Amino acid sequence: MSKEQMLKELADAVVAGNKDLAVELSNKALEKGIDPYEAIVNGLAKGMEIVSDNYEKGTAFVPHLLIASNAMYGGMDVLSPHMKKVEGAAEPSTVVIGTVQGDVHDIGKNLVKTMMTAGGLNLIDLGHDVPLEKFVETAKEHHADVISMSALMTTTMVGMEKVIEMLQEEGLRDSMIVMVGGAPISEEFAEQIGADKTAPDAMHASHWVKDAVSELSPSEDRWSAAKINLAKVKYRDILSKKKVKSKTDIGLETAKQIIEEFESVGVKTKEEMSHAERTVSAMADKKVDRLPVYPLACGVLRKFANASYKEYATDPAKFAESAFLGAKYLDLDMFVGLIDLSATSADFGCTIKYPEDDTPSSEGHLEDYDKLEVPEVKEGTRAYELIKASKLAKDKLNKELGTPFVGFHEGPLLTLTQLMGADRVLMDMKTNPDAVLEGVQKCTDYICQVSEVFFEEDACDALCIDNLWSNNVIMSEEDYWKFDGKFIFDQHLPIFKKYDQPYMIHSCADAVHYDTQIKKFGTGLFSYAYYEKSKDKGSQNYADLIPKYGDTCCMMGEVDPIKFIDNSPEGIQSIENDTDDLLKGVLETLKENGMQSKYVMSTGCEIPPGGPLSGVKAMVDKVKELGPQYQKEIIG
Ligand code: B1M
Repeated sequence: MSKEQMLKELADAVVAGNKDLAVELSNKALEKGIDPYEAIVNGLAKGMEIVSDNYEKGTAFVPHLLIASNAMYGGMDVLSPHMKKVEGAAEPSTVVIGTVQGDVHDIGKNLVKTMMTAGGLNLIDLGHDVPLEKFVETAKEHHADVISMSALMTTTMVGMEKVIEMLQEEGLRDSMIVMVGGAPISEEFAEQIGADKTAPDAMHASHWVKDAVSELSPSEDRWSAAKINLAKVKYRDILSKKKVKSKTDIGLETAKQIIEEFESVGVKTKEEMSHAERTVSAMADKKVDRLPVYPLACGVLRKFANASYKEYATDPAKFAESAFLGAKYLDLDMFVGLIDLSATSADFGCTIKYPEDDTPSSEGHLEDYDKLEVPEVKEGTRAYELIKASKLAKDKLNKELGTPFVGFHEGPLLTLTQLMGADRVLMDMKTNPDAVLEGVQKCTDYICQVSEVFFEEDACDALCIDNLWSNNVIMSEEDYWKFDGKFIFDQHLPIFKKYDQPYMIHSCADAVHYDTQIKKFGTGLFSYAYYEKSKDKGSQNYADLIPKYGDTCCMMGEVDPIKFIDNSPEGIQSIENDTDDLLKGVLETLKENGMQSKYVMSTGCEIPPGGPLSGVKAMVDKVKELGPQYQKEIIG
């Protein structure tokens, strides 16, 4: 086999995600005397670039990227120890990578790591939920060339700025490149916090960093005491000019303002219908005074009860109090009982981290699919506590406010990924599908029990299930059906039929598999996100969705939840403008399609639970202000 052919086969093994073959071919390449560096760069890494490119084009999905990366690492383990140190050649640049404190999303960060490794960089992976000081300490310890930080939530992106400030304080900012990224990170944000660059995806991140490190001055120079002392002086000024950021709890602060206003003026508008009448009528496309409104404010409402997130998620009385006070002071048309997404997985025995005032998350994942034991929903399980909490909330909301309560719990595949680790399960779908199917079956058995107890205990007016992984970018429709949809269709939906309940889905994502999840399931309500920038990857808005699915399903979206973190007058104005546009657009589309009310004004996903409440109030008030007038003008 010629060298070119060998390199191509190495690349193909990575594209196929075949780790054994990549290892075998890497050994053969060594035997044939092919330079290991060339085998990595022009063989393994080339394959990774091809898969990554297919992902960007929408023809490959996350599980495929993960098995390709596994194959690449397998080959690299064989080849790397044989790379000769060329006299005088520079060491590979060192990148300290991680997802910032408070943020457990790590799939994108892992892909960035893979592509940077494929680009020949030396990666030190700190993992997810990384304490901010750890980035600085590790960079110092290794005289790093780059810090690469990811954040997937608006509430955690502020951590990136803090890391940069720490580097400035210690005079280290100019010693390395700082790159930031993740879905909410824009060019403007990166510039504003003093980062060097962001990139939209892993491939661009790796390409940019590779070029940028080649421009850096020698490490000894950048890390010299003289340079550090100079930088300390330079940034002292900049830091002292920065406003001293107040440590006020913005959620609590805004909750207090809303309570004060409520207590002085009460509910501003007297409306024709009760919350329940309006919501139930809209779901059935009957006449309403205005469309119902419920920005998905869940954990953030705990501020009205002055509860920590831990209390909101684990103490039924605090949960019910948060839901009740939030629905009362904001005058919501419904409340959805979404807590952290680890309640059902916790009951299988994985370890959950419960920070006092941040969303709990699953850690300490379990190892073996065949050893999973289906728990029983009973006193003391997290699922049962959630049902108890929901029952308390439902009774209070119904009785005192006439507001419907929608129960919420995780679907089968979400439970399994929380239990075993997302990357692991997504990869095993390709390499060990039978084991994953066994795991999904056990999770289905559990979540079916949980839904039954919700209905038996009369703990909700309706029940919404998180179908997290149903995203065009993450998983193909075929895989979604195989590893989640089919289980829901065959086993979970019949429970809803038995109790004569509509199936409700929350997806946490845009670009989902609507044909399966709405048409095939016959879903009654679907909470979806829409992002203009993902339109070419399948994100759809009300104008696409109402004509296609309006006959079956009441859609619920699509003001961007990320906007709710901005408490400035401009930020609030922007939420009001989006609400106004959405309200008008939805009503016009309903009218064109012979409908009148089948839509809930909402946000694509949960309002960040660490943010302010003013945006939530602004959105609700706008719908109350304009809704009745538009309803008359447009629907008649
Ligand atoms: Co969560 N989640 N989640 N979630 N989740 C999001 C991020 C959210 C946007 C959903 C939504 O609103 N539509 C939302 C945040 C909203 C906001 O910020 N305002 C959200 C929320 C609210 C939450 C919880 C709070 C929900 C709850 O518990 N109540 C909770 C937070 C827990 C915590 O972090 N403390 C939570 C939990 C989870 C799971 C654990 C269940 C799971 C993560 C599993 C895991 O990662 N191990 C999860 C998931 C999967 C998502 C969505 C659906 C998908 C994220 C993902 O993996 N995308 C997400 C919705 C969405 O983004 N559509 C959502 C695929 C991945 C390949 O893309 O990570 O963007 P991404 O990486 C890309 C680029 O961004 C870029 O390259 C990557 C690949 O090319 N990139 C960089 C990434 N890092 C980069 C660095 C760079 C450059 C480019 O330079 C350094």
